[in-house]
Amino acid sequence: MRVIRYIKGTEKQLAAVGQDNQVVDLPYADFMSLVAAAQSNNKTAFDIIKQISLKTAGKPIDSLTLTTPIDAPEVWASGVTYKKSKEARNYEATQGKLDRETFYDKVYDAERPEIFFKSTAARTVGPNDPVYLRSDSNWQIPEPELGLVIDRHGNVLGYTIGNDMSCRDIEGENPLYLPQAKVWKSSCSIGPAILLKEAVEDPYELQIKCRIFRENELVFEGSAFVNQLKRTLNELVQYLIRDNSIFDGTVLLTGTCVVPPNEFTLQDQDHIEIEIPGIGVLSNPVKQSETAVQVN
Ligand code: DO4
Ligand code: MG
Repeated sequence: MRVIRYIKGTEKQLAAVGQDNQVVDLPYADFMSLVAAAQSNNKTAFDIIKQISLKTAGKPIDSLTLTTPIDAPEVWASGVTYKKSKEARNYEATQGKLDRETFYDKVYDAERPEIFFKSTAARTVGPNDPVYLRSDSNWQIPEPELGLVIDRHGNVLGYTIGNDMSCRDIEGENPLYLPQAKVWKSSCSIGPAILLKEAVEDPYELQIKCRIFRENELVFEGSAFVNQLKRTLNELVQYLIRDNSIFDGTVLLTGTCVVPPNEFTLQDQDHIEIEIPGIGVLSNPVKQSETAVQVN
């Protein structure tokens, strides 16, 4: 059972999607209101949706314009949680020489994971919205990641897809540039749905697939399973909430395990698809940002 939002007139309508891809409107303002209503009745969001769906006829999901399933007040991200990510960062940090141990090797094995601030609701886009390329980077990639939708206590409410757009050249030049390599306008997308926690038997069995198209040709394809994660999902959440205040509906991205070849960089008008079967396909066109700032 998944929860989406779609554009209905001038509003964002919350809705449930069943396995048959039929969509039923939900009488709640947003995902957290659904969760709150369920909790106040000692039920889960899954129970409530099941009741409503049994009584209501659905409409096909393909007929709708989807938007972000939640206005996540903050998106945080974990890094170097998969071996593939560690190898890619080492390549950047050693200018391709791979001739020394780096802080990426250290963080991969350390008790404390890398957790960083990724996005705010205003910077986060949804299905079919463009993700932007930075104007001062020549090496940019999408990072397809499993996203955890959590409440203020760190309870996982559901799973979504996230794209942690990243600049490999800025990141590799100096670790202190990480915020600039990760955060800019429309550098994060989430969606198309939240797969309810109760609908997932084992999140480590989820598969993450990524496809990149250029002029309608497939130029990159890769996939991995969440069970390749070096850490547990709970460990990542526990570090995020430790001595921290987080908000209901926060999204925590859990790191990338699918990295295009080192020679690859995204271009204006590319098209990215990230799929997690069970959640859906997060599809975003790529757009070059034109906001270069003149530095005197
Ligand atoms: O330290 C760099 C960022 C790592 C990251 O975003 C990832 O592994 O997904
Ligand atoms: Mg990442």
